[in-house]
Amino acid sequence: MRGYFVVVEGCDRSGKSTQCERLVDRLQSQGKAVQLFKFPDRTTQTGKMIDSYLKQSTQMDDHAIHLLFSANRWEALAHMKSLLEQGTTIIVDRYAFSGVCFSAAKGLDFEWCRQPDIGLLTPDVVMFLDLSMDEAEKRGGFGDERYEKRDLQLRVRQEFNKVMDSTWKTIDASKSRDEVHDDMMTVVEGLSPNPGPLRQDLWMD
Ligand code: ADP
Ligand code: FDM
Ligand code: MG
Repeated sequence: MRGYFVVVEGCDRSGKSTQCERLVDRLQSQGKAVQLFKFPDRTTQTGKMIDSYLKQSTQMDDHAIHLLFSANRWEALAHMKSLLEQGTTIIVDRYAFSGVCFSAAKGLDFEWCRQPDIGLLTPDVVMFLDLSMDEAEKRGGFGDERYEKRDLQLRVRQEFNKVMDSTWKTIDASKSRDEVHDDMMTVVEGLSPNPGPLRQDLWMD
C-alpha cells in the first residue's frame, strides 16, 4: 500500500515543527516507514535563495519569490512521489497553503498565487494548528526573519481561513505538547486504510 501524505499548516509558533518531528518519531517507533519534509527546503538551490530572502540578506520582487517557493515544492515532487509509492508516509511542515496565504497576505492576487502550485500532489489530510496571536506571542518574541511581524501574521491567519475547507482537521494548538501530539495521532490513525491512488491534482477543480 502507498504511504499517506500528511500536511501540517498553521501560523508562526503554533508548534508545527515541534509536532512534525514528534509525529515522525512516534510513527517510526511503531515500525512505520515515515519521512519528514519541510517547506521551504532551504538546502536546495532555490531554498538557498529563499533563505537569504527570508533572512533579509537579499531583496526580491513579491511575485518572483512566490514562484521560487513554488519551484521549491516542484523540485521535491519526484522524491515525495516515489517515497509515497514505495509505502513511506510523509509528514510535511508547511505546503502550498502557506505559499498562497503568505503571498496573498502581502497583497498579491489570491487566484494568481494559486496558479504555480496547480497540479502538485494533493495531501490526504491537512492539519491546521490553531493558535491565537496572543497565545503565540507568549511563546517568545519574533525573530529577525522577514515575515515575523504581527500585522502580517494576522493577515496570514485570515488567508488561512479562506483556503481551509471542510476536509481540514483543526487542532487546538494551545494545549500542551503531549495533548496536541495525541490529537494529531488520532487524526493520522483515523486515515482511511485504503487511501486510493495518489492524487496529483492540487487545485485542479
Ligand atoms: P512553528 O514551527 O509552528 O513556528 P515551533 O514548533 O517552532 O512552531 O514552536 C514554537 C515555540 O513554541 C518553540 O519554542 C516551541 O518549543 C514552543 N512550543 C511548541 N509547542 C508548544 C506547546 N504546545 N505549548 C507551549 N509551547 C510550545
Ligand atoms: N512561506 C513558506 C512562504 O511565504 N511561502 C511558502 O510557500 C512557504 C512554504 O516562509 F514565514 C513563509 C512562511 C514563513 C517562512 O518559515 C518559512 P519556517 O519557519 O521555515 O516554516
Ligand atoms: Mg517551524
